[in-house]
Amino acid sequence: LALSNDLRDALVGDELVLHYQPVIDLATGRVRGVEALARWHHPGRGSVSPARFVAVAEATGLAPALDRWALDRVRRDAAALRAAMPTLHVAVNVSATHLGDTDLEEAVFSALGTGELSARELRLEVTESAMMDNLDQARAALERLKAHGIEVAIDDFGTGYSSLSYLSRLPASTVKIDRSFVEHITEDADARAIVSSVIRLAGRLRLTTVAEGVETPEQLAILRRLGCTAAQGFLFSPAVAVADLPDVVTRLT
Ligand code: G
Ligand code: G
Ligand code: MN
Ligand code: NA
Repeated sequence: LALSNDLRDALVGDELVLHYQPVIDLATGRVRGVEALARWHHPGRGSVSPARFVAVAEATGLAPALDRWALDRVRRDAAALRAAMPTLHVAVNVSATHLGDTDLEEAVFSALGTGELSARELRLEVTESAMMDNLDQARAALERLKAHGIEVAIDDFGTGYSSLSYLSRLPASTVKIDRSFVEHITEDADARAIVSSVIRLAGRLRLTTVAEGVETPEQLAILRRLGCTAAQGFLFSPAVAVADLPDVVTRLT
């Protein structure tokens, strides 16, 4: 596949960039961290969406290389990120097609090995469906990461087929509520009921909740009333280049 070859070259050549989207604590209104989102501007094809190149990476064996690149990019951005916010917490999306194989853990420890980024500052986001593919392996990998002080969030929660009871069986610290629920939370009572249940159960299990894709003050008000821990979305800021983050954080504070 041509796109796969181009992606391999782009990873080797460090031609992708990470943009960072602020995550806002709903109790204090302050920035509690950022999520790293990969961006690829291809010289010939123009900008390729992450949904597309992540799928290509996963289908063609490049997922470990993409994860390794993202973790290393965050390591290199860490000093600038730390300067831009009160406390650095940076979440990296990892392709869990290889969660549980030693590649991912090796890439994580190599990003932490130089001391430029600490285990406390780094978080990983793994999709719910990727964890469900092999629950025992996912749980073991999460336990090992947790033992090293690295927190893991379950991404896109609600879009897979797992029941709420799986939440108690995974050593995760955070649940990210998928944008598809947040989008309809103001007018759809079912969406609101689902989000409310997830927030309540997560709270009982001592997991924090982060709502994704918050675009309006009305959505924010409902999430706050339901006791959601944190939120991100265009209402606050899109993902921005690291150079633009100080101004964005200042505006949000
Ligand atoms: O940034 P948004 O624009 O469009 O991202 C689309 C999807 O791609 C999201 O599901 C996001 O989690 C995923 N994604 C973005 N950046 C990365 C990355 O660096 N690695 C992986 N594995 N997924 C990413
Ligand atoms: O990891 P994940 O799948 O959740 O990635 C988040 C995706 O959603 C990225 O593509 C990001 O650019 C995008 N995004 C972030 N905030 C908003 C928002 O408020 N509205 C919409 N429509 N998309 C958003
Ligand atoms: Mn994510
Ligand atoms: Na998500």
